[in-house]
Amino acid sequence: YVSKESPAAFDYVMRMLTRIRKNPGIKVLVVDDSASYRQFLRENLERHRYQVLEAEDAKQALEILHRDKLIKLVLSDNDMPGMDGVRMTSTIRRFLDHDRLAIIGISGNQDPTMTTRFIKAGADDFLQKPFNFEEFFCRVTRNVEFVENLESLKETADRDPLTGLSNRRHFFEQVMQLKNGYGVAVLDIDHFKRVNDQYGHDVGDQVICNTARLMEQFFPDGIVARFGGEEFVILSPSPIELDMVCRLESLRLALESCILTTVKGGLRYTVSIGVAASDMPEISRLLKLADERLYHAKQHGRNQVCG
Ligand code: GH3
Ligand code: MG
Ligand code: MG
Ligand code: MG
Repeated sequence: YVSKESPAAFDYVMRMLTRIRKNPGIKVLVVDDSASYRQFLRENLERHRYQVLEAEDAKQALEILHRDKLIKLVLSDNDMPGMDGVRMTSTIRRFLDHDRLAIIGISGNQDPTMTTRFIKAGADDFLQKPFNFEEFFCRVTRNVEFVENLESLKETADRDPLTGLSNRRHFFEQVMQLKNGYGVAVLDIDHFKRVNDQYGHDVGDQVICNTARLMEQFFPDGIVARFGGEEFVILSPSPIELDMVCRLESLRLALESCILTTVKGGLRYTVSIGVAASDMPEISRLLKLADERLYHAKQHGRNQVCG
């Protein structure tokens, strides 16, 4: 029936089916003071396998959103006791942006400015009651997809594709938000060109990934980033240089003891590390200092931490 109607409608149904298969786990928060209307939306959303949460007013909705960071969509009524839907929307937008959460305003209010007020407050879309369910699901689906697309774009923009570590740009973005001092280490793999030359580029990549995994293991509380080829930066929340030197020394030893399996037999490699720490958040000075110390480590035999 559908394919006879038009190929575009067929594509649409296929997309909806794929969508419904992906829906379990996608959390939608329904905000409405009417329990029967919440129940009505819940049943329809659950038929499309969304996971539904409910709030009877804005206060409860804000609490739920602060607690549950996985909610992708809010469907909100406007007329509710306490804070209305439009005000709740602008409050939500102070801590959750469009790349994290979509908001659809719903109202039976005949006020013609309602759509504009919702959108200006930060809603992504609006539904006028009564609506038909085909339109409802078109809007729900499109808005959930929009958040997911933005999320995956952000992931692509922030991460290094080989290791999954933060890239240089994302590293600085995170560091700029820090208010206290910290320690910074610059790590470079020793004689990496030889690894590529002797074992091939794939094994070189394997060495880079192994280094990334161990850095994350030793600094689960820090920020680990790949700055370029075989050069990495670690930021540790401790501003005490000696603390960081000790942890980096354990990391260096762990890396030195790794034996990677390759077709040409076991491969071992080493790294050189420069460190600098300060009570003040001063990233460019610390990076410059850590880099000079890395250079010193390279000049004095490699496979060492220099603080
Ligand atoms: P040193 O001990 O002085 O650091 O010597 P090195 O050979 O490690 O130094 P250099 O910085 O000259 O070499 C880095 C090499 O890393 C050159 C480049 O071909 C290689 N490289 C950069 N990015 C990648 C990558 O993503 N994968 C692989 N396999 N190799 C890469
Ligand atoms: Mg109401
Ligand atoms: Mg190197
Ligand atoms: Mg290098």
